[in-house]
Amino acid sequence: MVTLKRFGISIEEDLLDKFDKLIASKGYENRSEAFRDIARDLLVKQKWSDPNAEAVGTIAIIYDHHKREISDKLTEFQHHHHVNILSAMHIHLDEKFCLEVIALRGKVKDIQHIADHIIGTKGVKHGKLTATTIEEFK
Ligand code: NI
Repeated sequence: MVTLKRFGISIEEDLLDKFDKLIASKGYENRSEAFRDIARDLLVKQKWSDPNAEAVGTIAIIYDHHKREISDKLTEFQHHHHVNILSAMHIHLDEKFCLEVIALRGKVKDIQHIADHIIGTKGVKHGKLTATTIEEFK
């Protein structure tokens, strides 16, 4: 059972107006839920500042599968890091481009290394790592 605590915040009127407009545009029903998300996001960022912390992430990349050896290179690298790679989803977007989404779990430094290598592979047009954790939400 989660115990909720209430507390007061002092904040400039202008800043609160802007905050309220922003969170309304993002679909938040109240300030408490928005604040909880901000707090969790800070905790995740803090966790990701420790290279040895346990974390979770996804890498999304776009690439042209016609480019020489790229599919083989990406597959080879993922097999090498199978311990950290939970799953990969491959989508053939059109005749040329593929979208690949890779889910990872492990130490921050390992996830970051794998993401840097995959995104930096020649032929990958665009890539992003989404960094998160689970411990902060238990
Ligand atoms: Ni494809």
